[in-house]
Amino acid sequence: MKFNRIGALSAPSIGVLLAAMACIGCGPQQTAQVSQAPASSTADLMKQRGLNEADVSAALQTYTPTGKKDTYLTFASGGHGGNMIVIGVPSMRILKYVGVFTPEPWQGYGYGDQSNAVLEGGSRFGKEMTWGDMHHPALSETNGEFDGKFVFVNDKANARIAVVDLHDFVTKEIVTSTLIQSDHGATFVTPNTEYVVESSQYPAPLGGGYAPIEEYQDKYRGAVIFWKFDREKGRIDRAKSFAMELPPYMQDLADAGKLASEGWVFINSFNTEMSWGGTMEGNPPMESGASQNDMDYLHIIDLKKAEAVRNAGKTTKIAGMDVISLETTNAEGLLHLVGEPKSPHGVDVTPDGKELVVSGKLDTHATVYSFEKLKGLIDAKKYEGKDQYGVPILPFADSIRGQVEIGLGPLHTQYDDKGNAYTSVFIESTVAKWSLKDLKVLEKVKVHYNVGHIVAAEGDTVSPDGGYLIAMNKWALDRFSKVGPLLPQNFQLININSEPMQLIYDMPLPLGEPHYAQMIKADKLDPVDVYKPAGYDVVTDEPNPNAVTAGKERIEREGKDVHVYMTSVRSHFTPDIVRVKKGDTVHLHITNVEQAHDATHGFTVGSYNVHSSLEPGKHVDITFTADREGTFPFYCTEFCSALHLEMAGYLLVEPS
Ligand code: K7E
Ligand code: CUA
Repeated sequence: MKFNRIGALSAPSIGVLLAAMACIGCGPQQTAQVSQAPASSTADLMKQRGLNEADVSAALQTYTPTGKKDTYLTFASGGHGGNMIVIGVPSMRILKYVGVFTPEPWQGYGYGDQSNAVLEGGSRFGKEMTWGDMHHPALSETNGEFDGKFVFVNDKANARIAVVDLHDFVTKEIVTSTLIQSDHGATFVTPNTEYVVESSQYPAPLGGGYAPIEEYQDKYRGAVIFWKFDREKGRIDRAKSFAMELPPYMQDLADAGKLASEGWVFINSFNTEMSWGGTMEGNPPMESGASQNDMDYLHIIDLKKAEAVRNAGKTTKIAGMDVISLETTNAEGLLHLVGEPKSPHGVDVTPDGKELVVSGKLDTHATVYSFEKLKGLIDAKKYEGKDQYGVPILPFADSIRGQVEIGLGPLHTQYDDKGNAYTSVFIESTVAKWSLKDLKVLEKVKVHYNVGHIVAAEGDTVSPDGGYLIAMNKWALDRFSKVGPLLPQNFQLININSEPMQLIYDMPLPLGEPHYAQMIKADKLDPVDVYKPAGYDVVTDEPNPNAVTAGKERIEREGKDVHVYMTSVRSHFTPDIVRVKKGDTVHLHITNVEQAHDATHGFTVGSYNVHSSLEPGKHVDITFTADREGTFPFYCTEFCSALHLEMAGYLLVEPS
């Protein structure tokens, strides 16, 4: 078995694999003999389990012995689950769900004051959301490389983005602007994570007001928000963020330019027909109304220039956001459009930043645009016209290097280290590998079924790794044991170093529809094992002012407010008896004073919907009203020690 530099097996011949399996530690001569020997235990195993040679090869490429770690980590969106999923590659073992837009009880996310504040930060029009439709995670970048520091994600349904800090894999912040009512071109980061891009999908009056749908073309708009990221603080800087008004097309996926195209942002769109449905009012249904034109518009945004225009104060405040109007955008030449066939979905900048690949859901091609050509046309003001909002349109034929005939329903494109591109083909259920140089399809691998996004190892960076690619399939059909009408999604791991490409693992994902993922070298991540010193607030990333040290535990009453300063350590909570009166407000301040790796406790009070996870060193505050008298056991919810079951106490709520 030979590992290439990234760890993916390079197309192993089965004879070699079997010999290696049967003869670990044998010399070369013996290996030769064993590979010819008829019955080995491996052969018996294959027979028993009905495995063929390709199966065994796949198993050897993904099997990860106990204690061995993965080469890559994949951060996948959890779709409607609102949580992010961390998956090891090549083992495809799920390592963590990170609570983001949805309360997550294991992590106590959404069950204590700190994480509640994060979720409340994502409230819209004063209403707290308890779910999210997560689509596109984006790892933070330095010079166009994943740096392993942060990951951002969007919630399409509620137009929100979140910041997850990879120093502890915890969601630190959710931001939203009621400027837009949904998002999809999110999240994408600029090459040094200066900005996190969030563009709207479904046009609406900017700011969230009402306008009759008949006035769609006048009153409805799209927008793109450039959220400024303060890397030092690890938080979004709202004051330095800004937005641009866009025509009421349905802006879709986005990508940030890099290297040759750094400073530019590209956003697809569909429904340039501006259809708005109304089937029962005699209008064509949205999906056919939105599919009339042969071309939709790729949006090309000069972000550097837009930033300057914003800094010059040429903005209007809408919903608290500094917005560059379409009028200003046109006057300053910030936005250009170019045709893209037809109902496009993905736009993916090549690793060198020189080209962009766009695939149309209703077109069989991937179209390769040249950034140099686009820039030349913009500089020369060579337009084929303007749209009805005055935005200049560049001539399509002069913008592209060529097109690749991919197949039915091409969606998303990724890149490897050898100059190849990979495009998911939804209707065909394949992944097509093609040469960027010759614009020729080299081969296709079947996937099961109806693949959406694909993710290749470091495939969005300026230096993709190749080796592994995951197809994120929308349909599972017959792939797994039956579990009722709602089926898991199917992640399929593909070895793209081997020729032909080899499908090596199926992983059901039973938690919403994961749209996108990014795959990063595992050794770029260096999260903490314990929070130091104990008393750490995981949302402020500072010592919590209510932190409790051993020996300083106490209960303090201030009128109807009872403050309980508690510690947890194997195997007790101190105090373990808490007496309050009905109607009191209980403030639990709990510090896990453990500093040992993996010494996590949980905390719950039955019937009060209280739960928390207390990782070593973590401090949580939990506030609730003791509105029912009675005897309420509290206990530790992590099996932390031999005396875990004894790690318990009582909340006694006396009648008032
Ligand atoms: Cu599902 Cu990127 Cu939201 Cu395509 S998106 S599949
Ligand atoms: Cu602490 Cu179980």
